[in-house]
Amino acid sequence: APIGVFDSGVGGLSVLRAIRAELPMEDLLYVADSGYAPYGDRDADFIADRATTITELLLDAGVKAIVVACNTATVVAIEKLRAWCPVPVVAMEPAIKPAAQSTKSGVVGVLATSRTLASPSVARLCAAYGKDIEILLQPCPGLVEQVEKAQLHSDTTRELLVRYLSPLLRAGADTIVLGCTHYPFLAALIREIVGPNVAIIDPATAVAKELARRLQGNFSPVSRVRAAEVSFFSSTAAEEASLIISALWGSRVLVYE
Ligand code: DGN
Repeated sequence: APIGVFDSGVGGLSVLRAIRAELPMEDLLYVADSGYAPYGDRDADFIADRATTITELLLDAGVKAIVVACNTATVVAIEKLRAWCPVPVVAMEPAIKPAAQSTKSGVVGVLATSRTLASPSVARLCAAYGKDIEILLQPCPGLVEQVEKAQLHSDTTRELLVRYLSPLLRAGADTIVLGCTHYPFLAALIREIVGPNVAIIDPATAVAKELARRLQGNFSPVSRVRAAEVSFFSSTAAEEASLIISALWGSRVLVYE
């Protein structure tokens, strides 16, 4: 059975990439809810409804586990989803804990959507790991939209990043947490802006490892001839979605509506 992965849009592809590396024999179904992105401006009920609809779609397709590859959907909808979903649900968590444990300057910056940063989950993480250090929460309106357009190097994207990163650098941050799954696609640009001495932390690999644990040995057989498949579904016009997903995934893909 395949593993289902979804996001408000194409950001979750950064998580899909890590899952592919960790579990190369597994078939993967990816749903990009780009027709409704960004989730950041939607109310909680709307996001929870989308998460339910997509989860039902993935369950109909026979998935054995679901990965909510979106921090915003995780903080809003994860408890509801776990309450009824019959297969393991793995979700995102901004990498505040590893950042707090590895910072030397004692200042950590967290980039995420406004909704994620305002959530009780982030407040809990800050309370748990922010006692001896400073954790600066930086909302990044506009960045998700840039990645949704595959604008990974444009002037507008750079200007937004400079605006969001400058206060963190001025405050002495030596560790930047990517708390939204869209942002790893901007890692090259972020690296250019912050220089070589700031650590950039993406939780995708940790999430993929957590998924492997949650599967509890329920892996697809290794001894088979056919290669594992990755299929893409999108809630926007398939042609447009196909171009964007192809650009970000690195190879040509077909997208199903
Ligand atoms: N990729 C989503 C996240 O990790 O929060 C972006 C959410 C959105 O659409 N604003």
